[in-house]
Amino acid sequence: MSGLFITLEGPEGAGKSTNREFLAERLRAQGVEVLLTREPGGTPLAERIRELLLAPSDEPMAADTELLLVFAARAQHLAQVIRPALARGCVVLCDRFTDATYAYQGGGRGLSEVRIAVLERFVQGDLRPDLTLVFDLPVEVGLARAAARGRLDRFEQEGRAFFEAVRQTYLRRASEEPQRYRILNAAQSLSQVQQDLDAMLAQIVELCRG
Ligand code: Z5A
Repeated sequence: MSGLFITLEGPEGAGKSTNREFLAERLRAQGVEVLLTREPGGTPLAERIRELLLAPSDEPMAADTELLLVFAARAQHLAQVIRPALARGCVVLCDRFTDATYAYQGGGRGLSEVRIAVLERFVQGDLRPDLTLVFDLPVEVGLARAAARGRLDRFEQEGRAFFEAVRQTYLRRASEEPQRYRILNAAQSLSQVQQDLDAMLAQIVELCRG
């Protein structure tokens, strides 16, 4: 028995957290066993690494340190949560995964995608998401949503060019592997985004049932 690995991706304020709950409820209503999780994080140790990554600090974090912390958290998450859940036959719904590393550390920070790919293989082996939903929206719309929430984390303090590179990296990767990605227009009203998700549901349930 093996489960299905679905990831939710997108730039700032795209509505991933809001819509992952919605999607999990819809799938559970169809009798699908869903495990909801997120990156960086998903285990107590990986959540501690998340705190290191997100906390603004007087000491600038080197881009390589950031990259290695992201993959350290991922290794723990895979070992403790994702691989066991997939082995039990669960659908794992994960808010961000390695596409975020290509988008933020690759696109945003300008680190080499070849090095990211080496770490991806080292940490994940052959494991890749079966389906990735990209919540896409213009950078200024996402930043306005994030700002409305109050205090900004270390990533949210980056400038517009950083987030434009993040967005373009997601869109480029989705266009290179269209069978794995579905792009949603996340700039629409929440009810419209959820109607679009509903329209994809039958296809997702079919994938879940193998
Ligand atoms: N990161 C990384 O650099 N490398 C990696 O490999 C990984 C992550 C895995 C934490 O991620 C940071 O880690 C992230 C990248 C980095 N950088 N940042 N920043 P995160 O996923 O926890 O953080 P986030 O992307 O900032 O989450 P977010 O801003 O909360 O976005 P979201 O989950 O997509 O959105 P949301 O919380 O569901 O919605 C945001 C607000 O907008 C909220 O008030 C909603 O009510 C509202 N909203 C949502 N949808 C709509 C619509 N359609 N209309 C109007 N308002 C809406």
